[in-house]
Amino acid sequence: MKITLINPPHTAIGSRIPREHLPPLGLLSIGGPLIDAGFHVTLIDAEFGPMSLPDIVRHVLRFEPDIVMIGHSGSSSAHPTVVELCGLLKQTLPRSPIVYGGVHPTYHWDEILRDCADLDVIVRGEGEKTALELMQALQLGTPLERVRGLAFRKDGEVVSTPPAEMVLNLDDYRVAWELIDHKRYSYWGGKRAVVVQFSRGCPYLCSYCGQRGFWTQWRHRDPVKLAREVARLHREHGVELINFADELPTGSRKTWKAFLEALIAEQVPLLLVGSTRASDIVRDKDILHLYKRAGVIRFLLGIESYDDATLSTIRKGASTTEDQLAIQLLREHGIISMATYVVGFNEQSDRDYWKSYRHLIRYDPDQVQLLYVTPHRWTPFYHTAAERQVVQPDTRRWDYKHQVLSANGVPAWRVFVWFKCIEVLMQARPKALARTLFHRDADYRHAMRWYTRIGRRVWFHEVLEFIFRTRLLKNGPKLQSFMGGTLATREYALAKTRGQQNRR
Ligand code: B12
Ligand code: SF4
Repeated sequence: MKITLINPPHTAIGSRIPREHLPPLGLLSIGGPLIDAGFHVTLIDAEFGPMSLPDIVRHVLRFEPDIVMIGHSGSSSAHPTVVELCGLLKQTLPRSPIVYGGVHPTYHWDEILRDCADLDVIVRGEGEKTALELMQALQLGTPLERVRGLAFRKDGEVVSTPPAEMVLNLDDYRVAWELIDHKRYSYWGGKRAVVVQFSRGCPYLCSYCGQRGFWTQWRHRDPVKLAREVARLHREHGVELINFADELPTGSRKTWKAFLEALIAEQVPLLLVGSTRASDIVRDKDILHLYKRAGVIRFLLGIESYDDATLSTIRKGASTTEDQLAIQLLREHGIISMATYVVGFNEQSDRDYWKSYRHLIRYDPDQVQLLYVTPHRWTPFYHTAAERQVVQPDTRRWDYKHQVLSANGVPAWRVFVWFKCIEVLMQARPKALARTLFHRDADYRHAMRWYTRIGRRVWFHEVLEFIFRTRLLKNGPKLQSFMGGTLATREYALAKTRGQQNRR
């Protein structure tokens, strides 16, 4: 049976670094088990170009697939594009079922199947095992009801099967690296790059987080096997940079340390970038030299707010002192810190934006990324924002880089001015410029210059887009009437297993 995987183009500028793309790990992850089971799998990565939708259809036709599978990691904001693409595909290939997976369809499956007749099956939750079982069922003609983690139409009704069991041993399935030409993928200013996952999930309870429930429980790969795999990617394919997809790669000090040591032993000059929690950096202060020796060049830390009360409301489980200490510790070890800061939880006046700026200055991270709060229906935060007004009705822009909810007391244009000014003031302050130009470590300077270059491009694009192409609603609908009711009862996408693994 022939299967074509499609990574549709994403419309967010923030995701499109000029001439740089990362491989679509989600699709490669489902590709591995399918190939190993004997299916003939091809991949169309339409982010290159980006390809137009008719162009994608022309490419698909060349493969004459029996099944088409679509998914995008920027899932919610890519969804309108997926729907449009499915319409064109169905007209051309009416007999090939279209399967859709990823974060957004996992939660919105019933509405999607109701509204989009061109889509046939949705895979809910992680895809390796479920997609394989689905393909085997389609091949043998066995009832889809026997496969857990699906949603589809039966006799005109949308039905779902029980949540899939999670993949407890992540090493049971392999990533189909053979589906990509590594030469085409780069990041970090032209460095050949891949996305990998050491662990899935996160045990923390941040109320706005759309990822924790998706993976349902924190688990990790064998540290030595992963080190061997990334070293092989370097030796055989010239990969220079590893971007961790993990929510919390450092979740267990013991296993993360084992990974760092195994990678150091491989003696490969890889650069590693990822996200983690400030508390894990503080916990690991005595082994941060291992981070550096293994190649860690940047960690992104979610700072989110200056205000301890807000941090407590959103259940961040962090303290501002710990955040600040983590940034200092990273700096002492020559590791870049990137702080993400979320605008829109609870600012009431211009003074709050000023305090946010002052707070970031005090933290002194090397890089900042400001984001707008973006409510996902399956998170506990959604319910608390249900009565807020929507200012941005185009869900392709619900990508954390556009304001979607009205702010209390401050009009959208002023929120935008604050947002853009904080970004530029943080990145162009003398300390940041000095680090960009004169830091003793060439990798550090390269990373800072690269970030400044992208920042310039994205910053001007966003300013022009806001002035000339953005029409925000003055009196928009309430979030709940625009998007629908809460889906918090579905927050955990996979069936839970007995007790969570110990973290430390
Ligand atoms: C690395 C990353 C990036 C990279 C690279 C993206 C790439 N090429 O893969 C960069 C920095 C470019 C990026 C950009 C963006 N990202 Co991003 N990114 C991630 C991150 C950290 C890892 C993605 C990943 O590889 N995950 C691991 C794989 C294995 O998981 P997966 O893709 O979900 O796939 C599994 C299942 O979902 C399912 N599945 C997925 N697709 C399909 C398809 C089928 C047919 C089937 C059956 C199953 C299936 O099976 C897979 C295996 O289990 C995630 C957070 C996360 N941990 O996932 C955020 C995340 C995906 N990003 C997000 C966002 C919003 C964006 C941006 C819009 C931000 C912006 N404004 O620019 C852009 C979007 C553009 C883009 N190109 O993706 C959000 C999406 C939220 C949502 N609900 O939609 C996430 C979840 C972060 C978050 N905290 O919310 N991102
Ligand atoms: S720490 Fe990060 S991944 Fe974990 S729940 Fe909070 S926001 Fe989500």
